[in-house]
Amino acid sequence: MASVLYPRETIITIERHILEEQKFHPEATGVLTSLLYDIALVGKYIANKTTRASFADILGTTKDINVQGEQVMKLDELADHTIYKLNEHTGRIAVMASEEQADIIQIPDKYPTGKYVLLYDPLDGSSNIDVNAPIGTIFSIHRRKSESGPGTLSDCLQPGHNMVVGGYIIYGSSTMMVYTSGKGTHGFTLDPYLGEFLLTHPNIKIPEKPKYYSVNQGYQKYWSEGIKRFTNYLQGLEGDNKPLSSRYIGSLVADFHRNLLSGGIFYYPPDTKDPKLPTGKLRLLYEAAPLSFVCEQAGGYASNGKQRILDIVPESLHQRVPLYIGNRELVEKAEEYIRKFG
Ligand code: AHM
Ligand code: MG
Repeated sequence: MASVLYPRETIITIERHILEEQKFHPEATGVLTSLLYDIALVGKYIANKTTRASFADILGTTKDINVQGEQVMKLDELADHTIYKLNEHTGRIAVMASEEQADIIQIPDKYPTGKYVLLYDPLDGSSNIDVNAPIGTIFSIHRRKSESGPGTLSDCLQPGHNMVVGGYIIYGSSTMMVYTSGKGTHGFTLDPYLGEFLLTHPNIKIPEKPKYYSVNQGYQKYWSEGIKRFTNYLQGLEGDNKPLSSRYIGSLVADFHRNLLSGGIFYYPPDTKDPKLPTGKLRLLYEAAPLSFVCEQAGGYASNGKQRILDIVPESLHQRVPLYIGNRELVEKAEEYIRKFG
């Protein structure tokens, strides 16, 4: 008789998995391993706060407007502060940058600096917080370029292909952490009773046959000819494609995660409705680059419509990019339509 009390398969915690991955790098000192474990802790902490948000008076907005010109939610602020506080004193980080902060975040003088750079979007999709839809944290880790002392802006402005680790935590019906260190993409589900992330999705590969396309179609009238015709293609209105189903939550981590597991494409094209956002809404460093690394390690591809996201050299901290991400053949099809029709 099958037992529900005893696990039949090996249980691998995220800590064990990170330690195993460290063996691929004989030169590793364990600092990156500890840093990743700190990020898993961030995930547990924020998951705990988001699930109890209604009781703790942390739903709703603060009075602040962030550097992106967006209203700051209380949970945005809490997540941002938590990530900072869990990482400022460890001696593992040279400098940090957050989607919520205008400038780079220095390590206080009283603590040592380390060799890594941490970039993060503390709570992506935060406009969904109050309606209980999934939200996420996105992060990436680079090696510092400066030799020592306080980290610099150029430590943060590195192309995605230099990334050491990229990943996200999704706070959905369960909490999952998905990351890559360049050896495949792996997913861990938080067991709230054990308080541990357990390996549930080893070596994720985006399914060959895509199911979904995800875009905010409400803005269609502002799109270029190429984007409109590419969307027609996805709907089977032109070319030889069978229509894909449409899914859009408006929370990048959740939309991306679904398509990673089920196959498909997410895109946030440039639009002309807002002259301030001629390059789309999503941020290269905090959103597009880390998810692109995860996607490519799962066999997918990500582009700004013209070039690989991971090859873009950032010019500023809060630079925005159009994003097309998911199954390689669909992203390449988007590039083809943009090349032909603009
Ligand atoms: P945020 O980081 O301020 O939450 O903004 C990014 C979010 C993404 O999660 C999502 O893909 C996008 O904004 C949705 O934007 P829109 O409402 O324009 O479709
Ligand atoms: Mg975001």
